[in-house]
This record gives sequence, structure tokens and C-alpha cells, in this order.
Amino acid sequence: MTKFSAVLLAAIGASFVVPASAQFAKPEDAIKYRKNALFVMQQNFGRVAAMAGGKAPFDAKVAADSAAVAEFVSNLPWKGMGQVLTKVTLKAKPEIWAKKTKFDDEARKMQAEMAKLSVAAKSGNIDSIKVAVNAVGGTCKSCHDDFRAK
Ligand code: ASC
Repeated sequence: MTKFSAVLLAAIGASFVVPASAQFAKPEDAIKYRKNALFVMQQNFGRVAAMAGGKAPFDAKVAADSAAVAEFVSNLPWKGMGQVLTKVTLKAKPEIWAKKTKFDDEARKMQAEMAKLSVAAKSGNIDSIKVAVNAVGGTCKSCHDDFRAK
């Protein structure tokens, strides 16, 4: 390995240990990041929820794949919650940052239920999927009631 590539590799390695707070070039990027992650999660969860609610035909493979994506993406939005921006109107209420422990707890509960949904979807059992979809939906609603502006 040349000295140059060693230095390059070290720099690449270092870029993965930058703290979450330094991850975004500008606050707007953090907002875009969390919104887009929540959007991708909702699209995938919504697809499974539609099947569970009889609004879409049940396709076990699509359900399992979608639930797996929703589970993975459910880990992502929270790194983008570091910033409070006052100059733009957000659906995210200031209470998120005032009651961050409660917010984080609600986020964790959602992730836990989303992981259970992913397991249920892999099993292909529509009844288990229905139960898990309702549990996830409950955690979405609870957090929105507390922390999302209407
Ligand atoms: C969804 C979605 C939500 C939740 C919520 C559950 O699909 O976009 O915000 O489920 O409606 O009550």
C-alpha cells in the first residue's frame, strides 16, 4: 500500500466516526434527512398496513420486504432531530427538544414495534401482521399526538 492510499483509507475511516451532531452540513439538511427517512418508513409501513386492513391484496413477499425496509429505516430519522430551527415552520413541535427523553422513548417504542412487525411479516401470517400493524400504528399516533403540530 502506498503512503497516499494509507492516508486516504485513514481519512475514509475517520469519516465514519464523526459524531452525529456533525453529520449535517446545514440544519436544513438534518430536517430533510429526518423527513425523508420518515417518508420512506411511512411508505413501506403503509403498504403493509393497507394489506392488514384489507385495502390491498395480501402479498406475503411484498409485506415481508416492505416491513424489513420500514424496520431498517425506523433507525434513521433520529440523527436528524438534533437541530431546532425557528425560522421555518415545522410540524415538529418545540416540545420534542423540551421533552427529549420522552420523545426518544416514544421513538424507541416505535422501533421495537416495527421490529416485531418485520418478524410477523417474515412469518407470512396475516393475523400476526394485523396485530403488529396496530401496535406500530399506536406508537405513531401517540408520538404525533404529543409532538407533531396539526
Ligand atoms: C400511518 C401513518 C401514520 C400512522 C398513523 C397511525 O401509516 O402515516 O402516521 O400510520 O396514522 O395512527
